[in-house]
Amino acid sequence: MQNYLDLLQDILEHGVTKTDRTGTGTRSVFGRQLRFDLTKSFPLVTTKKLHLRSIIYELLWFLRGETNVRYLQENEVHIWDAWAKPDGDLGFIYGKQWVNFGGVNQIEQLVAGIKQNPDSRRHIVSAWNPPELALMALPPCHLLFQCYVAEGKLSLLLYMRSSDTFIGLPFNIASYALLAEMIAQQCDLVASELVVTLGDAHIYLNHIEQVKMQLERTPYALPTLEIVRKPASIFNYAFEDFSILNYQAHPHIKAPVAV
Ligand code: DHF
Ligand code: TMP
Repeated sequence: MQNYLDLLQDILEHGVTKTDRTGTGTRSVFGRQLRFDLTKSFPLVTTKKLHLRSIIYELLWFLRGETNVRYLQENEVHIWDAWAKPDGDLGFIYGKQWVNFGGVNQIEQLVAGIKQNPDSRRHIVSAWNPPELALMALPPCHLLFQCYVAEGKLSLLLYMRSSDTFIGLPFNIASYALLAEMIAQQCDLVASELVVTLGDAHIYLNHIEQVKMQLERTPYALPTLEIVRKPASIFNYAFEDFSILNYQAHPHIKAPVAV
Protein backbone atom coordinates (compact mmCIF):
# COMPACT_ATOMS: atom_id res chain seq x y z
CA MET A 1 0.00 0.00 0.00
CA GLN A 2 3.00 2.28 -0.41
CA ASN A 3 1.17 3.88 -3.36
CA TYR A 4 -1.66 4.89 -1.01
CA LEU A 5 0.79 6.43 1.46
CA ASP A 6 2.58 8.19 -1.43
CA LEU A 7 -0.76 9.69 -2.49
CA LEU A 8 -1.33 11.09 1.02
CA GLN A 9 2.19 12.59 0.94
CA ASP A 10 1.55 13.98 -2.56
CA ILE A 11 -1.63 15.73 -1.36
CA LEU A 12 0.13 17.15 1.73
CA GLU A 13 2.94 18.49 -0.49
CA HIS A 14 1.11 19.56 -3.64
CA GLY A 15 -2.53 19.91 -2.60
CA VAL A 16 -4.17 23.28 -3.00
CA THR A 17 -6.47 24.59 -0.30
CA LYS A 18 -10.07 24.38 -1.41
CA THR A 19 -13.41 25.03 0.22
CA ASP A 20 -16.00 22.27 -0.01
CA ARG A 21 -19.70 21.52 0.40
CA THR A 22 -19.31 20.44 4.04
CA GLY A 23 -17.64 23.70 5.11
CA THR A 24 -14.61 21.79 6.46
CA GLY A 25 -12.02 22.76 3.85
CA THR A 26 -9.58 20.41 2.12
CA ARG A 27 -6.14 20.11 0.55
CA SER A 28 -6.82 18.72 -2.88
CA VAL A 29 -5.19 17.40 -6.07
CA PHE A 30 -6.94 16.39 -9.29
CA GLY A 31 -6.44 13.23 -11.31
CA ARG A 32 -4.43 10.41 -9.73
CA GLN A 33 -4.33 6.62 -10.18
CA LEU A 34 -3.53 3.75 -7.81
CA ARG A 35 -2.97 0.12 -8.86
CA PHE A 36 -3.18 -2.97 -6.64
CA ASP A 37 -2.05 -6.49 -7.50
CA LEU A 38 -4.75 -8.86 -6.26
CA THR A 39 -2.94 -12.09 -7.11
CA LYS A 40 -0.76 -12.34 -4.02
CA SER A 41 -2.44 -10.23 -1.36
CA PHE A 42 -5.49 -8.22 -0.39
CA PRO A 43 -5.18 -4.39 -0.34
CA LEU A 44 -6.25 -3.58 3.21
CA VAL A 45 -4.44 -0.57 4.70
CA THR A 46 -2.13 -1.64 7.55
CA THR A 47 -0.99 1.77 8.82
CA LYS A 48 -4.29 2.08 10.69
CA LYS A 49 -6.65 -0.71 11.66
CA LEU A 50 -9.64 -0.97 9.31
CA HIS A 51 -13.00 -2.44 10.18
CA LEU A 52 -13.34 -5.04 7.41
CA ARG A 53 -16.70 -6.03 8.85
CA SER A 54 -18.19 -2.63 7.85
CA ILE A 55 -16.68 -2.94 4.38
CA ILE A 56 -18.11 -6.42 3.76
CA TYR A 57 -21.59 -5.57 5.03
CA GLU A 58 -21.69 -2.37 3.01
CA LEU A 59 -20.86 -4.30 -0.18
CA LEU A 60 -23.45 -7.01 0.56
CA TRP A 61 -25.97 -4.20 1.19
CA PHE A 62 -25.24 -2.64 -2.23
CA LEU A 63 -25.64 -6.04 -3.91
CA ARG A 64 -29.00 -6.55 -2.18
CA GLY A 65 -30.13 -3.35 -3.87
CA GLU A 66 -30.85 -1.81 -0.49
CA THR A 67 -30.69 1.90 0.28
CA ASN A 68 -31.96 1.97 3.85
CA VAL A 69 -29.46 1.86 6.73
CA ARG A 70 -31.69 -0.60 8.63
CA TYR A 71 -29.85 -3.65 7.21
CA LEU A 72 -26.46 -2.13 8.10
CA GLN A 73 -27.62 -1.25 11.60
CA GLU A 74 -28.98 -4.77 12.15
CA ASN A 75 -25.42 -5.87 11.51
CA GLU A 76 -23.94 -3.21 13.76
CA VAL A 77 -22.55 -1.12 10.92
CA HIS A 78 -23.06 2.62 11.31
CA ILE A 79 -20.96 4.18 8.56
CA TRP A 80 -23.99 5.54 6.65
CA ASP A 81 -26.06 6.75 9.64
CA ALA A 82 -25.06 10.40 9.35
CA TRP A 83 -26.60 10.77 5.86
CA ALA A 84 -29.85 8.88 6.43
CA LYS A 85 -33.31 10.42 6.90
CA PRO A 86 -35.06 9.62 10.22
CA ASP A 87 -36.62 6.50 8.63
CA GLY A 88 -33.16 5.30 7.57
CA ASP A 89 -33.61 6.03 3.88
CA LEU A 90 -30.75 7.30 1.70
CA GLY A 91 -32.66 7.66 -1.55
CA PHE A 92 -31.58 6.17 -4.88
CA ILE A 93 -27.90 5.57 -4.02
CA TYR A 94 -25.57 2.72 -5.10
CA GLY A 95 -27.76 -0.28 -4.32
CA LYS A 96 -30.66 1.08 -6.32
CA GLN A 97 -28.54 1.99 -9.35
CA TRP A 98 -26.54 -1.25 -9.36
CA VAL A 99 -29.57 -3.53 -9.55
CA ASN A 100 -32.27 -1.24 -10.94
CA PHE A 101 -30.96 1.54 -13.16
CA GLY A 102 -34.12 2.36 -15.13
CA GLY A 103 -35.17 -1.28 -14.74
CA VAL A 104 -31.75 -2.76 -15.59
CA ASN A 105 -29.96 -5.05 -13.13
CA GLN A 106 -26.46 -3.94 -14.07
CA ILE A 107 -24.71 -6.44 -11.79
CA GLU A 108 -26.58 -9.41 -13.24
CA GLN A 109 -25.82 -8.17 -16.77
CA LEU A 110 -22.18 -7.59 -15.85
CA VAL A 111 -21.60 -11.14 -14.64
CA ALA A 112 -23.58 -12.67 -17.53
CA GLY A 113 -21.67 -10.50 -19.99
CA ILE A 114 -18.27 -11.49 -18.62
CA LYS A 115 -19.19 -15.18 -18.82
CA GLN A 116 -20.61 -14.94 -22.36
CA ASN A 117 -18.16 -12.56 -23.94
CA PRO A 118 -15.11 -12.00 -21.75
CA ASP A 119 -13.28 -9.96 -24.40
CA SER A 120 -16.03 -7.33 -24.53
CA ARG A 121 -14.99 -3.76 -23.78
CA ARG A 122 -18.42 -2.96 -22.42
CA HIS A 123 -18.33 -4.57 -18.97
CA ILE A 124 -19.48 -1.42 -17.19
CA VAL A 125 -21.60 -0.58 -14.16
CA SER A 126 -22.57 3.04 -13.57
CA ALA A 127 -24.21 4.56 -10.53
CA TRP A 128 -24.27 8.03 -12.10
CA ASN A 129 -27.93 8.44 -13.06
CA PRO A 130 -28.43 12.16 -13.85
CA PRO A 131 -32.24 12.28 -13.60
CA GLU A 132 -32.05 10.65 -10.16
CA LEU A 133 -29.10 12.57 -8.65
CA ALA A 134 -31.46 14.90 -6.79
CA LEU A 135 -33.08 11.85 -5.18
CA MET A 136 -29.84 10.66 -3.54
CA ALA A 137 -28.54 11.51 -0.05
CA LEU A 138 -25.13 11.90 -1.76
CA PRO A 139 -24.40 11.71 -5.49
CA PRO A 140 -22.17 8.66 -5.99
CA CYS A 141 -18.46 9.15 -5.28
CA HIS A 142 -17.44 5.75 -6.69
CA LEU A 143 -19.61 6.18 -9.72
CA LEU A 144 -18.42 3.81 -12.42
CA PHE A 145 -16.43 0.63 -12.79
CA GLN A 146 -15.30 -1.52 -15.69
CA CYS A 147 -14.15 -5.11 -15.75
CA TYR A 148 -11.51 -6.44 -18.15
CA VAL A 149 -10.64 -10.04 -18.91
CA ALA A 150 -7.41 -11.28 -20.46
CA GLU A 151 -5.60 -14.62 -20.21
CA GLY A 152 -8.11 -15.98 -17.71
CA LYS A 153 -7.67 -13.08 -15.33
CA LEU A 154 -10.11 -10.35 -14.36
CA SER A 155 -9.18 -6.76 -13.60
CA LEU A 156 -11.39 -3.97 -12.35
CA LEU A 157 -11.04 -0.23 -12.89
CA LEU A 158 -12.95 2.16 -10.66
CA TYR A 159 -13.57 5.85 -11.25
CA MET A 160 -14.10 8.09 -8.22
CA ARG A 161 -15.12 11.71 -8.80
CA SER A 162 -14.35 12.70 -5.21
CA SER A 163 -12.22 10.87 -2.67
CA ASP A 164 -11.82 11.48 1.06
CA THR A 165 -8.40 9.89 1.07
CA PHE A 166 -8.08 9.43 4.83
CA ILE A 167 -11.53 8.01 5.72
CA GLY A 168 -13.27 6.80 2.56
CA LEU A 169 -10.48 5.68 0.23
CA PRO A 170 -9.15 2.74 2.30
CA PHE A 171 -12.75 1.47 2.45
CA ASN A 172 -13.28 1.97 -1.27
CA ILE A 173 -10.07 0.13 -2.22
CA ALA A 174 -10.92 -2.88 -0.03
CA SER A 175 -14.55 -2.91 -1.15
CA TYR A 176 -13.76 -3.02 -4.88
CA ALA A 177 -10.98 -5.56 -4.32
CA LEU A 178 -13.60 -7.73 -2.64
CA LEU A 179 -16.05 -7.16 -5.49
CA ALA A 180 -13.37 -8.07 -8.06
CA GLU A 181 -12.71 -11.31 -6.16
CA MET A 182 -16.42 -12.14 -6.10
CA ILE A 183 -16.96 -11.42 -9.81
CA ALA A 184 -13.84 -13.42 -10.68
CA GLN A 185 -15.02 -16.37 -8.61
CA GLN A 186 -18.47 -16.32 -10.24
CA CYS A 187 -16.90 -16.28 -13.71
CA ASP A 188 -14.24 -18.93 -12.98
CA LEU A 189 -11.48 -16.39 -13.41
CA VAL A 190 -8.64 -15.22 -11.19
CA ALA A 191 -8.69 -11.65 -9.88
CA SER A 192 -5.70 -9.82 -11.29
CA GLU A 193 -5.52 -6.08 -10.74
CA LEU A 194 -7.56 -3.30 -9.16
CA VAL A 195 -7.03 0.14 -10.68
CA VAL A 196 -8.51 3.17 -8.93
CA THR A 197 -8.70 6.52 -10.71
CA LEU A 198 -9.44 9.60 -8.64
CA GLY A 199 -10.83 12.97 -9.69
CA ASP A 200 -10.77 15.34 -6.70
CA ALA A 201 -8.50 13.53 -4.23
CA HIS A 202 -8.50 15.40 -0.94
CA ILE A 203 -7.48 15.44 2.70
CA TYR A 204 -9.90 17.31 4.95
CA LEU A 205 -8.16 20.03 6.97
CA ASN A 206 -9.25 18.32 10.21
CA HIS A 207 -7.46 15.09 9.13
CA ILE A 208 -4.00 16.57 8.55
CA GLU A 209 -2.55 15.54 11.92
CA GLN A 210 -3.99 12.04 11.59
CA VAL A 211 -2.48 11.70 8.11
CA LYS A 212 0.92 12.81 9.37
CA MET A 213 0.73 10.26 12.17
CA GLN A 214 -0.15 7.55 9.66
CA LEU A 215 2.77 8.50 7.43
CA GLU A 216 5.20 8.01 10.32
CA ARG A 217 4.20 4.36 10.59
CA THR A 218 5.86 1.48 8.79
CA PRO A 219 3.40 -0.66 6.81
CA TYR A 220 3.08 -4.37 7.56
CA ALA A 221 2.92 -7.09 4.93
CA LEU A 222 -0.56 -7.25 3.39
CA PRO A 223 -3.11 -9.87 4.43
CA THR A 224 -4.75 -12.36 2.08
CA LEU A 225 -8.42 -12.98 1.40
CA GLU A 226 -10.10 -16.34 1.18
CA ILE A 227 -13.64 -16.88 -0.08
CA VAL A 228 -14.55 -20.10 1.65
CA ARG A 229 -17.52 -21.10 -0.54
CA LYS A 230 -18.73 -20.49 -4.09
CA PRO A 231 -22.31 -19.19 -3.84
CA ALA A 232 -24.81 -19.88 -6.63
CA SER A 233 -24.75 -16.28 -7.82
CA ILE A 234 -23.16 -12.90 -7.17
CA PHE A 235 -26.24 -12.08 -5.07
CA ASN A 236 -25.83 -15.01 -2.68
CA TYR A 237 -22.68 -14.12 -0.74
CA ALA A 238 -22.87 -13.94 3.04
CA PHE A 239 -20.60 -12.26 5.58
CA GLU A 240 -19.27 -15.65 6.73
CA ASP A 241 -17.99 -16.47 3.21
CA PHE A 242 -15.04 -14.12 3.62
CA SER A 243 -11.98 -14.84 5.64
CA ILE A 244 -9.08 -12.43 5.98
CA LEU A 245 -5.79 -14.04 6.90
CA ASN A 246 -2.76 -12.46 8.57
CA TYR A 247 -4.11 -8.94 8.92
CA GLN A 248 -1.60 -7.12 11.06
CA ALA A 249 -2.23 -3.39 11.47
CA HIS A 250 -1.27 -0.37 13.54
CA PRO A 251 -3.96 0.94 15.91
CA HIS A 252 -7.01 2.68 14.47
CA ILE A 253 -6.78 6.47 14.09
CA LYS A 254 -9.98 8.36 14.80
CA ALA A 255 -11.04 11.28 12.64
CA PRO A 256 -14.28 13.25 12.26
CA VAL A 257 -16.18 12.47 9.04
CA ALA A 258 -17.32 15.57 7.13
CA VAL A 259 -21.08 15.39 6.62
N1 DHF B 1 -18.40 11.54 3.48
C1 DHF B 1 -17.12 11.91 3.66
N2 DHF B 1 -16.80 13.18 3.94
N3 DHF B 1 -16.10 11.03 3.61
C2 DHF B 1 -16.33 9.71 3.38
O1 DHF B 1 -15.38 8.90 3.32
C3 DHF B 1 -17.68 9.28 3.20
N4 DHF B 1 -17.97 7.96 3.01
C4 DHF B 1 -19.23 7.56 2.95
C5 DHF B 1 -20.36 8.50 2.94
N5 DHF B 1 -19.98 9.86 3.06
C6 DHF B 1 -18.69 10.24 3.25
C7 DHF B 1 -19.53 6.10 2.94
N6 DHF B 1 -18.40 5.33 3.45
C8 DHF B 1 -16.91 5.78 7.32
C9 DHF B 1 -16.25 4.96 6.39
C10 DHF B 1 -16.76 4.82 5.11
C11 DHF B 1 -17.92 5.49 4.75
C12 DHF B 1 -18.57 6.30 5.69
C13 DHF B 1 -18.06 6.45 6.97
C14 DHF B 1 -16.41 5.90 8.72
O2 DHF B 1 -17.06 6.48 9.56
N7 DHF B 1 -15.26 5.35 9.05
C15 DHF B 1 -14.69 5.40 10.38
C16 DHF B 1 -15.28 4.34 11.29
C17 DHF B 1 -15.25 2.95 10.71
C18 DHF B 1 -16.29 1.95 11.22
O3 DHF B 1 -17.12 2.28 12.07
O4 DHF B 1 -16.24 0.83 10.75
C19 DHF B 1 -13.16 5.23 10.21
O5 DHF B 1 -12.46 5.68 11.11
O6 DHF B 1 -12.73 4.67 9.21
P1 TMP C 1 -19.09 15.53 -2.21
O1 TMP C 1 -20.36 14.92 -2.71
O2 TMP C 1 -19.24 16.99 -1.90
O3 TMP C 1 -17.92 15.25 -3.13
O4 TMP C 1 -18.78 14.86 -0.80
C1 TMP C 1 -18.62 13.49 -0.67
C2 TMP C 1 -17.47 13.20 0.27
O5 TMP C 1 -17.50 11.81 0.60
C3 TMP C 1 -16.12 13.42 -0.34
O6 TMP C 1 -15.21 13.83 0.68
C4 TMP C 1 -15.71 12.04 -0.85
C5 TMP C 1 -16.30 11.16 0.23
N1 TMP C 1 -16.59 9.75 -0.12
C6 TMP C 1 -15.55 8.87 -0.33
O7 TMP C 1 -14.38 9.23 -0.31
N2 TMP C 1 -15.85 7.56 -0.56
C7 TMP C 1 -17.13 7.10 -0.56
O8 TMP C 1 -17.36 5.91 -0.76
C8 TMP C 1 -18.20 8.01 -0.34
C9 TMP C 1 -19.61 7.56 -0.37
C10 TMP C 1 -17.88 9.32 -0.12
